[in-house]
Amino acid sequence: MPTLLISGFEPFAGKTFNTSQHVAEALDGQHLTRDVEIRSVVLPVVRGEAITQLLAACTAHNPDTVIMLGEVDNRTSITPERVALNMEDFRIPDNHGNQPRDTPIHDHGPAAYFATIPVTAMVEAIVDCGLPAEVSNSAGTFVCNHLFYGLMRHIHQDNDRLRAGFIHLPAILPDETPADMELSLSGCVDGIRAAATAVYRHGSCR
Ligand code: PCA
Repeated sequence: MPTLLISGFEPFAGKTFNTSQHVAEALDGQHLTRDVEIRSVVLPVVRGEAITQLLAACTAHNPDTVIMLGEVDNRTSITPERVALNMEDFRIPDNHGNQPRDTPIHDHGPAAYFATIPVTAMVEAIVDCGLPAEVSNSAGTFVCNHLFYGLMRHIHQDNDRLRAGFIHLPAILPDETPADMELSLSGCVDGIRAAATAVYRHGSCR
């Protein structure tokens, strides 16, 4: 049976909750249409360690698709990321105190990789559910972008049958959906299910 691996992140920056962890855990063990099984993994917000643990989960679950999730402040919609940049510039330290500034992730890597899941189709599918979504052209320069770039590099070098992409979710606290936000935690879960279903409907976008 095809397996979709969804990753989320632990809390960071002194917070006690991460939307992406909640969504990843909520979807673990569910099935999408067409008998796709979802497995999830929650990763540390630590450069290097996050990609190591994601690759270990890929070995354990042998997915055909990986959707990585993270949360981001100051966004109110679900945002599939188009591109991973070869750049680390951490505004704050990660959960192990690492804080690279203005440096490439891989000295000899390409400047960027595109997601190989269909970002526009995912946005349309989320919007069709009545939830807010838009394509983002920047996953930032912190651990989310580090993980996204690391997995896309792995795919290009070692595993081109795997397709992958990253989706940022708004930072939402349980029981505290801001009044001006259309999205709740359960809306985020529904939105990611809709996006994942669109991925399997469209196939790879390479
Ligand atoms: N968001 C951070 C890292 C972990 C997370 O959920 C980011 O956007 O890089």
